[in-house]
Amino acid sequence: MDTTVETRDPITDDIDAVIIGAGFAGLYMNQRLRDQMGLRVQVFETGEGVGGTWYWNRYPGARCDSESYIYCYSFDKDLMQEWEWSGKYPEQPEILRYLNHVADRHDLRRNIAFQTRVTSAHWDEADHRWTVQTDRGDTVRCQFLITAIGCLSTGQVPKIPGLDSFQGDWYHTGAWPHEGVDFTGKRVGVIGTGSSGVQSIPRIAEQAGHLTVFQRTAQYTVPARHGTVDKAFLDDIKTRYEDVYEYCRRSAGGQPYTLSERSALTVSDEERAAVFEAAWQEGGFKFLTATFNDIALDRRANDTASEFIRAKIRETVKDPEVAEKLVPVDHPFTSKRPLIDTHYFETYNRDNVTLVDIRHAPIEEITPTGIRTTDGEYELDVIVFATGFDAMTGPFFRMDIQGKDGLKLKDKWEHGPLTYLGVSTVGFPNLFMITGPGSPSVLSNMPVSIEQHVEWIGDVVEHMRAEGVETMEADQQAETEWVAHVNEIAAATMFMLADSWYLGANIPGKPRVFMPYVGGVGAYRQKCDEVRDAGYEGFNLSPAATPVAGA
Ligand code: NA7
Repeated sequence: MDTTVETRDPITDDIDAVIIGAGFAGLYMNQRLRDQMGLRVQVFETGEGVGGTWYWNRYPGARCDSESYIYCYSFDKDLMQEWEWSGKYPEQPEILRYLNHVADRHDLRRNIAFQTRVTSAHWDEADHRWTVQTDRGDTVRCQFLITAIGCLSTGQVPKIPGLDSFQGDWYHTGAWPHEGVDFTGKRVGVIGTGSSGVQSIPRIAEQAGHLTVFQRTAQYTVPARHGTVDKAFLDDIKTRYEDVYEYCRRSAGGQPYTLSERSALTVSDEERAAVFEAAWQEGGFKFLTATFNDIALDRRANDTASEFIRAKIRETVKDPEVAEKLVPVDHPFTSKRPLIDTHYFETYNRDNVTLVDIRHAPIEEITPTGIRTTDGEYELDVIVFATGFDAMTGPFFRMDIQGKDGLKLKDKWEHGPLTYLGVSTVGFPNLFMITGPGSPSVLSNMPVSIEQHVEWIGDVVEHMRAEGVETMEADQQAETEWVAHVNEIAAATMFMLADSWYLGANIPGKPRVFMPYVGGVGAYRQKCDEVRDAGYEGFNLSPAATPVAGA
């Protein structure tokens, strides 16, 4: 990867808004504030280019699990008609191309400082401004601070003893070399079988001399049935694109699928099996939405889906011992992030693939020549960490964010994130978080949630300017009630029945708190709209201090 850092003078502006991040969220926020509203905006972005998640996650097989026609912006109607997706699901290079195109089309790069990481943001109560500092020596003061930092942008390489001694190469899926990695003939080890592992393992297996997969938790995954896009289908969508997108905006997960209205427990075994089979053949998240309405809510209904997938694994994987290792038994389907795959289980039928169960024989150390578990040693040339992210709060904690009276966000969120609507947190006026913890974010099709947040924040800024409001801060009671609501509705779901990154369980020492809002993007949007229409209920809005005469 070319890591040349271009020289430039430090930025020392006094402006309206700083946006941190230039992925899906930062790009649209920039367009909204700068072009639609005429604010003076500075964007800071760590990468050399735009794209966020899709700039960093370049591992083989990286792609989105939302279908391509709905994994896009809706604010640019012409672009919706013009852009031609090539696959059923958008692959990383194509999404990155799309985001670069959006940046070009709207001339969004000219106020983005690339290769620049925000290190701190401190609120000054005296003049109601944020002071934002970066690792490039920039010091920018602004009224509004908006985080567009992504939910899964802080990669997690587990602290396994001996990594420093490893003589081969190692990579994390979330910081993949731009030039790619050639696995030809190599002995490769992949640690992790979440989304990144499940996507990359089949692709790496095709190239590697030998692939060893180190699995801590077996996964439920449904075939994606990825392929080239059905042009006639997409052309038809384009005739009613706004309706399709509007449906997503009002839905549970920001997806275009019709939800089943039937319980899995009200049909015969034969009928249930037929419904699951049809969804399995069609592929993707429809297995969750179009089959039955209680899979994620009722344990007995869930058992039927979990058992269906377990049977599919046993049917697909030829070696019964390997199949049993791949069958998830310790958590129900949908309690961890649901996965969709392309030939994941089939990959274990290959002669050049070995599955190592590190739940029962954990990794002890990385040696100069490979990985040693309690059961044996595996010689490797390359290790791939598909070990995930310090999700949702991790990206915030990388920065020193201090609000009123020097309150550190890290301290305030020590026992878990506390927000009002996932967009604001008490003690941090004029700080707005796009898809922050406590909003649907990672439980939804991200562009739908991002657009809703960007537009809602845009409305806030417009309102403040129109009404002469200088600061807006969540009210303590509103925040407390929102946090209680987020926890209460999560408690009734399968999500509490597994160790997952939604709960922070993948990071040693992280508090076990369910972070996203599970109530659905439609219900959430309605709540945000009601708050806005009631004059920003639950927020304290303060006018600019009137200058004292003669002072
Ligand atoms: P995930 O979903 O967090 O998956 C990480 C995987 O790595 C998972 O199988 C973990 O096992 C495993 N893991 C994590 N830490 C370790 C250690 N210390 N030892 C062994 N195995 C470990 O990350 P992804 O990048 O796959 O996906 C993140 C999201 O990106 C995804 O959900 C989509 O939203 C897109 P575990 O299950 O914790 O036992």
